[in-house]
Amino acid sequence: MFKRILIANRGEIAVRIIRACKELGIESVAVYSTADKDSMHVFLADQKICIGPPPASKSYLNINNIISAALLKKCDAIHPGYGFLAENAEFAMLCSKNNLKFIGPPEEVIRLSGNKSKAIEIMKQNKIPIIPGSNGNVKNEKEALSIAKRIGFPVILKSSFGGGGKGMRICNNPKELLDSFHITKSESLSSFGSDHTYIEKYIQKPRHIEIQIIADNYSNIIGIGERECSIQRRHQKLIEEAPPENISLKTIKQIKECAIKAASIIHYNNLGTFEFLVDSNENFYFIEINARVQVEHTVTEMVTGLDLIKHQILLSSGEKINQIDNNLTGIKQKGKAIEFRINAEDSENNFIPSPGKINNCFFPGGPGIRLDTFIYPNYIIPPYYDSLIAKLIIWGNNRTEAISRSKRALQEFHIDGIKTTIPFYKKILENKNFIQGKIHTHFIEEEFEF
Ligand code: MV4
Repeated sequence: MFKRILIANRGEIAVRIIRACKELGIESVAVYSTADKDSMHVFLADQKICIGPPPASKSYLNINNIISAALLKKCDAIHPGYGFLAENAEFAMLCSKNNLKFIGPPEEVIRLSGNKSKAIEIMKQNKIPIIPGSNGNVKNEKEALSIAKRIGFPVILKSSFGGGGKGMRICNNPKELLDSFHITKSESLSSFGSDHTYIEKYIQKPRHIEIQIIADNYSNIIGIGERECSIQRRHQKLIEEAPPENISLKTIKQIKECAIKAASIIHYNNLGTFEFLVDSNENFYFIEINARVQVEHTVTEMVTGLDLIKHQILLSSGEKINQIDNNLTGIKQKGKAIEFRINAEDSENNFIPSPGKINNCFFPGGPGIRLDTFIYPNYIIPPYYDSLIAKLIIWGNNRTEAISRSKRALQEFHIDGIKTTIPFYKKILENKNFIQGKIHTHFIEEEFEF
């Protein structure tokens, strides 16, 4: 078991990881930029070390400073959280070179997960359902046109190494495809260091459903639960729920089996998520792998009662799944959990970032409420990092109870001094289609942005 873990992150996820370390009796070391010296994770960790100036490129993304900090503090492992270095294969490699256990999947798995068209090719070879398309890099315009003709318009061009919706273009006809092809390639090269681009049939208004996987070093793989992550705006997820509503148990069972098979094909190891798009007829397609813990892991924790971060740490230290928990294979999800990402953004004003001083705050409580946050009265949210300041996670025996509890919790929640997405969530909770669970990836633009 580890003695001391360096947490290479900030904000709510750093706090979340420190909490897991404490419960496991592991010492925690916080790293921070000079902009974060008063941040909650710095106070909660057993030790702290400054790793650079405010810009992430000079601090939380500064591989040399982070590895040096871990060595200086005599840590035996590094937890990267999500974002920053969490899916950086070079970083994972440098950790092992320095005898620091990277808490995440092996370097090769991270590398493959980052190469989306390669991952899709492998899944196709193994009969995992994928979206009809090129199943790999498209070399030139001629090839692009012939694939599009075969699968039919509209199609979508995607950068193999892209992410977060960047490097994607929808093309409705041959002209749009020809116009977009070179732009996508050159943007991919400049943004992601490779011009690899693939084509897929464009699925109208899909749902985004993902499977949480946990896998140990001994090829034991378990599907822990399913999440609905369709409620997003400009590729930023806003609300997630577990388990998904309005989808047959049969389809969920099939998706889960595919995710477990996919994980085993690529020798997945550690915590991971397999993402699927699901169309209105419940056809489902593998799209990508998230080789990290995700923001929304909490909804799965709420319906399973598991502590996924503790599991992740134990798996990394070499424990077998059945050593950790004998009942994990038969794990069941109970009730419904909904997560609201509270962002420091003005949802009334095009969601522009709203950093600054929290003059005061009051947090909701009572049955079924969990709040993962790092804010406190008089804390100043720095402008340098993402705008997520809290995750409000609600549990109910069923979706109706989860929704009424969510309304109550959002009414209790007060953050004074900055704008947040709380008012927007109050509106969503009054939306008829949301209440009926009629949601898909274009829900927000259809219902709220005219
Ligand atoms: C798609 C798609 C429709 N058809 N692929 C967006 C991010 C990336 N992970 C995949 N994405 C999509 N891929 C095909 N062939 C629609 C989306 C998409 C989306 C997916 C998941 C969650 C939100 C989304 C919002 C818009 C578009």
